[in-house]
Amino acid sequence: MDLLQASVNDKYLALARTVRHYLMTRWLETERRQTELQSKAVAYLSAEFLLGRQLDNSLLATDLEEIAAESLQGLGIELDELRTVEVEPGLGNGGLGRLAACFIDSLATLDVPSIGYGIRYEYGIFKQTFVDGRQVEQPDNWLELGSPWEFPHPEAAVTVNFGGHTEKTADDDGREVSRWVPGWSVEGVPYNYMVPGYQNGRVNTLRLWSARATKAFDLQIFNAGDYTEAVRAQTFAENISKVLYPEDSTPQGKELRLQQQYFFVACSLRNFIEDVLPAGYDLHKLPERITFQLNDTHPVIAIPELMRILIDERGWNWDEAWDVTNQVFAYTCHTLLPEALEVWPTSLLEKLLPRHLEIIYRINKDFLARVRETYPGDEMRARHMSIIAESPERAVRMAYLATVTGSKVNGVAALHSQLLRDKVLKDFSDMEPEKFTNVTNGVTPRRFVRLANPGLSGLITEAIGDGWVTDLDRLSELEPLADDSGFLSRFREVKAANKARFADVMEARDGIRVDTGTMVDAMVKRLHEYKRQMLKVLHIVSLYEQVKSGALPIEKVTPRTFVFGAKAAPGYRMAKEIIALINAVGRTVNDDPAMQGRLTIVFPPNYNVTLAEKLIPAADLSEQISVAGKEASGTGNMKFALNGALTIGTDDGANVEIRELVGDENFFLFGMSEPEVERVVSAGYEPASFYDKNAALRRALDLIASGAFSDGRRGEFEPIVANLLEQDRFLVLADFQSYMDAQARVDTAYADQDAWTRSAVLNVARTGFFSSDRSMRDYLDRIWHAEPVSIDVSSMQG
Ligand code: GP0
Repeated sequence: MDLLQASVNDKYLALARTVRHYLMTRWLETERRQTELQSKAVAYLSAEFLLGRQLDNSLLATDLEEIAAESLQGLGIELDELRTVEVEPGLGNGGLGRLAACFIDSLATLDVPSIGYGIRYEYGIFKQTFVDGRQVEQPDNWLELGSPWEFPHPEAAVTVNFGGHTEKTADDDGREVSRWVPGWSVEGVPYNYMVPGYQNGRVNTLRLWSARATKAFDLQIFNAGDYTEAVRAQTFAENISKVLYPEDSTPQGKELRLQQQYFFVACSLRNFIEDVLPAGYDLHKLPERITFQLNDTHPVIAIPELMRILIDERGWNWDEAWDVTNQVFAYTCHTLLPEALEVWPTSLLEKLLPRHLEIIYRINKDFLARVRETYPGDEMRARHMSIIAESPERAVRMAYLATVTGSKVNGVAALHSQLLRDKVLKDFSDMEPEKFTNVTNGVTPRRFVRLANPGLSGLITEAIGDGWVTDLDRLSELEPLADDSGFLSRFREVKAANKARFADVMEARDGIRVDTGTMVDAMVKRLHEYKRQMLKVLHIVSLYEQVKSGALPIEKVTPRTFVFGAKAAPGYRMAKEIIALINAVGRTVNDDPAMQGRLTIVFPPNYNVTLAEKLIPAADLSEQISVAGKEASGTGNMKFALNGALTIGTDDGANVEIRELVGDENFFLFGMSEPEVERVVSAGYEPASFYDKNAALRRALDLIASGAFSDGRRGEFEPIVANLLEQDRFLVLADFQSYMDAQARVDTAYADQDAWTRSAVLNVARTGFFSSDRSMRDYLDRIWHAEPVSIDVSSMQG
């Protein structure tokens, strides 16, 4: 085919293949080196990897961007045009999945031998559309146009068993042993992805598993002559990796989800033991070679799986197997919401993984014996700590299984780890305090500063050199420039250019107009009541109401563009109502001539990594307003601060650390602290009393209830208003006034553009701590104890 006939997609694919070819030599060399040295590695087990587009990151990692742009230009092709055709692999829901992607980027950049293990979902996170302002989900067919970044290896497929029953038999020494007789099986096909370090020659592997029917299964049925049944079986198997579950923080406990979890960890353990380790490797030495990091409870079924392999397949005794298993797993908890902690009914495990259930029972029996030994006579404690919950139904508490087994348990921000120790996992922390540690999350500066914000990156590099890209603490060298008026005005120009770029993207993507002269006030994250998008809505509605009623002259309103980005879990009613309300308020306010364009609400559908990369660099204000004690960390908060947005936020998650670093003067703190929230809730919180006392709040809620945003239909947003007045689990009304006051301080601060820009620069200069490179070093020191292995690039050609 010649260039004239090539579509943009063809050209994109050709470029992608060229870049990946270049990386291949390095990938092979990385693998060769690891085989030669057999050094300790890290396996990051995660049901989600929210990667974002690959082309840009690969060009950056290889330093090929300029060469690519020039050679393409010679052919009359614009690199920028090719970038935009890539569909991002959205194989994650939000923070947790994106964190996994940042971590593997940092591990590669730090030269740490590591593998990511996950699932190659055929459909990633749904595509969000709005119909009459309401969320409608569409399948995310990300593989439609071909996926040049993956390397399928059907020849390396592994078999995974399910179902059946167990049988008691005797081993050679006459001891009773249990044997699993599975009922059915599927095959896992590995798809490898390259994870390039930043210009260091290392290319690690991300191995995602895709399910297919086993050959044996097929043949059996085909031979029996039942063609349609055989085809049906194929579909059944493929279903396992068909679609990402779209629940963020609230698992639905579906059987297929447990199948997915077991499927990918069984494939991964087998792959590591049989293919990554050398043949005949003595598994007693496994802890010298690997830590399996469990990203939340999703992969925790790997624990009984490894026990099963060692005992049933290798003939080890229990104690030997337990000793190794204890050492190789570590667990990261990402939540404080009780409803987010996964629990699997024993009836389901019995049916799907009967042998694993037996092993879990035995782990629990030994563990409870230890609890009773440590706390004689304290039966209540034993019951509370049991891995098996007895009500409402008998079920396995996966977080407890991970905590009991893991060598370490970590939370994802200082406050979160403290609350894990004091509350969620208190009994466990009392019993084994040394097991608990903190690793504050981080984000990769490559994608979220260097790539997303070329303007700021250029400015920083000009000022302090380019070492910051891999050593983000060096941003502190910008500190003196916060008082350099020349630097401040260039910083402001960069922000303005980023706003213009964001406006262009919004126009092209959704036909939405953004006024680049306004403050960009952004709240982007999953829609969840605890994150309190409602509080943001009440702020906007209150301003609108004050202007309409004449209490606030329009000239006094700081021109703002409120940007929302948020997907709701498809079954999360209240979240979907809130989306509808935001869109309704948006329509009314945007169309109202009395607003003179001073208050504008934009809510682009389908917020994803690609859009984040455009929005974050354009933002002035970052909204991190969860009720204190609920947001484990947040990572968007870090991305905004690093790109020079100021934060308005509660004392929650990593906000606490951001504020400590940037200083109170450069952060808008509001709301109750976690201990205050705790006190108010236990004293019996009455949201209606805030409604009664606070006129502005009352007017805002009344306006919503009056049908002002729903063409006069009063009932439309009744469920939201009623919920706030009667329950308000996340204390929106209690924090309303404090939030309004903080927003007034924002307006005052923004009026002095020099001072604001100074604060923005200080935010950048003081948040280098939030590099995921630092997170990885913390994991290495506190949990993994693996060493970097550098790759010699001198012998490689392009
Ligand atoms: C936490 F429990 N998170 C969960 C979950 O199921 N999904 C998820 O994305 C998030 C937290 O909410 C977080 O605070 C955190 O930063 C992130 O995990 C990574 O640790 C919001 O971004």
